[in-house]
Amino acid sequence: MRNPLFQLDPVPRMPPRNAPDSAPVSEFGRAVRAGLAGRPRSISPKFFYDAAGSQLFDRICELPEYYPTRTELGILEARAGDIAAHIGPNAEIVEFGAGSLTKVRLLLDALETPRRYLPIDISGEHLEGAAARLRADYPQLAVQPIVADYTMPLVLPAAAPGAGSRVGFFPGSTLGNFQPDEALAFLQLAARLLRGGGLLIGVDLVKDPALLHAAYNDADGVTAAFNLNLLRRANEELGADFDLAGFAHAAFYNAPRQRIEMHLASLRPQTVRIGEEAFVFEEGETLHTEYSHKFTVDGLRALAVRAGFRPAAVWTDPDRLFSVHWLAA
Ligand code: AVJ
Repeated sequence: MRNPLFQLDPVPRMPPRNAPDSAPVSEFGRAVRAGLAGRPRSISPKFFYDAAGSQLFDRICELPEYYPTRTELGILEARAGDIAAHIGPNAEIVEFGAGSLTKVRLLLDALETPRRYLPIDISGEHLEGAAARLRADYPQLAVQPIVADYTMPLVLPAAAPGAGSRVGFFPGSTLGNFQPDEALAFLQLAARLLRGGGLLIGVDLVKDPALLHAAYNDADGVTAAFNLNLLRRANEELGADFDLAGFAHAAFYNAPRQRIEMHLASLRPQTVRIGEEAFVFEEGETLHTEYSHKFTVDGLRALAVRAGFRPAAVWTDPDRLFSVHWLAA
């Protein structure tokens, strides 16, 4: 499977038993070496989000060209009452890839007596602080962060007494980062986990390629900096010697595949070293860093049906840029 956002391989790769007793190789280090050795070269977008990358992503969300975040927030805000009616009282919310726990507040404000909130994220650092702030603002809500990879079969804590249905929350069109087969696998997993409840999911829609192109090629170059930050991170954490001026941000819409592709293109022939290893780039050779799939409303609903959901409601903005779906499980 090429370029998974979240690794589907459940077996942690151990260093060979006769490896010298040196510093453990990080997951990022393994992924970068394997990604540079492979063809086509590729690194998972999950590695974008170190502290600097997360800050750059927050700046992307503020850009005039990057419509998804503000459009989704607008839909959640405008339709909160209707969404809450579908979800019902006493819900237990499970958020996949929770990050800074901001979007869920719109939901919590609209729901009738939400009981418990389980934000799942691979990175535990952000999670505890964000959970503490949420507890302070919602004293009636039990907030139980779970540090886990949510593409793996997951055991959730037993339902609280008197709990209503279990509701998944997966905003931000993160589903679009998966390959189609991975997206189906994730939705199948979610359908099993949320049986009796449902999934509230936000996905970006297919639209005028010019708008898509602009959203990933902003005038201020923030998206370019976000993409190149991967190389800066490799230099900092792995001691790589990427020349950031020797690579260019390349993002384009692949219309037949309905996805934005992001790559880093080598501007000249060059050799990059990481420790003992050398990786030769031809001029123009690319390193793939992200897919961002776009969906039609019908396409997402058909995918959801294949995964075992019953699509029950969909909300979009007036310009039909973005969609939020309630999928009953
Ligand atoms: C948060 C993964 C949905 O694909 O639009 C923004 C990340 N990449 N600009 C997206 C991103 C480039 C974003 N997702």
